[in-house]
Amino acid sequence: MLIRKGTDIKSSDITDEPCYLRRREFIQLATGAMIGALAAGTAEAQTPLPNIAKHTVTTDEKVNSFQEITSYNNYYEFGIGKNDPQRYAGKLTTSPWTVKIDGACAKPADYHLEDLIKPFELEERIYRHRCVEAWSMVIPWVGIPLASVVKRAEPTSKATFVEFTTVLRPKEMPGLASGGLNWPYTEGLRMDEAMHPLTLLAVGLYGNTLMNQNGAPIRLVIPWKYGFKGAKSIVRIRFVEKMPRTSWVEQNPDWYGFYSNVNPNVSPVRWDQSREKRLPGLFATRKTLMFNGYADQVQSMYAGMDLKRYY
Ligand SMILES: Nc1nc2c(c(=O)[nH]1)N[C@H]1C(S)=C(S)[C@@H](COP(=O)(O)O)O[C@H]1N2
Ligand SMILES: [Mo]
Repeated sequence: MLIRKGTDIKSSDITDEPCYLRRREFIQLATGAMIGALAAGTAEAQTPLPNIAKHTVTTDEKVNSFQEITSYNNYYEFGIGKNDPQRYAGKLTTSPWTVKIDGACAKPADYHLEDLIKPFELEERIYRHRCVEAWSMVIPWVGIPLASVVKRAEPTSKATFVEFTTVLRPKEMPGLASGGLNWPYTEGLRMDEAMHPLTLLAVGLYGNTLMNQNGAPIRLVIPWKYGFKGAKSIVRIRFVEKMPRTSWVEQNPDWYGFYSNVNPNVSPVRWDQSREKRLPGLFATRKTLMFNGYADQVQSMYAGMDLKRYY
């Protein structure tokens, strides 16, 4: 495994640990992952992702265990209980997988997952993850920058937003009846957010391919936004001129804003956003950070915007 030092993400927050330490830690993590998979009793085979070229640690907080990250999930297509995705998502077939890229771009295409990823280097990113339900974790994702995929599609000047559509398979998704969302689950980003170097198309967790409950085979991760922006099991990426109507905005526009940047000063949703429960803890004792701690890197994108109004 090649471990390269350095990153193009500028921030004082990002620590680049000595290679030997990261390497040892990584091996421990990978071993933990395998034990975790066995403990969880999952039938799915996770494939190791061998060529992870770069490791970026954005927090010195403790990384959550594989068990924690794969047993407490939101994936309403499989049910609204936190344990439902782990119990039922195994039914989802994730291979072969095609992602359609279309809309306002010069190079629309349907990609097999392998071809979508292949030209780019896989990276591990240790990110904070903050759900609007006021729980949080620290997760070692593996993926590629969304910006790489966007650039290759050559978006036109009309591409102001990007819309993400996720898979809809009624036969494989027992939660569709109870979730109450407008399926398929869709999400959206403004073009500059999609191009931001922190925005990741994740294909792995703890050095292996994703578990279905975490959005296999490919999902979004935007660490400065609430978790629901991180659409799972993506099948379409579309460049559009107007702000897309996302599933959550449609569900309740007063609660769920399009931007949904983590903001401890605004609590539109019924959970108090000023504090959070760091799993596996039981109480919301941790202070939530503006932009989930990524303000240095992202706040300039929102300069001049009233964040109370555009939450
Ligand atoms: N397709 C789909 N994607 C989804 C969801 C969902 O219900 N369906 N839940 C979202 C929410 S609310 C959160 S907090 C994150 C949770 O990701 P995790 O389970 O990997 O932690 O996924 C997001 N992506
Ligand atoms: Mo969430």
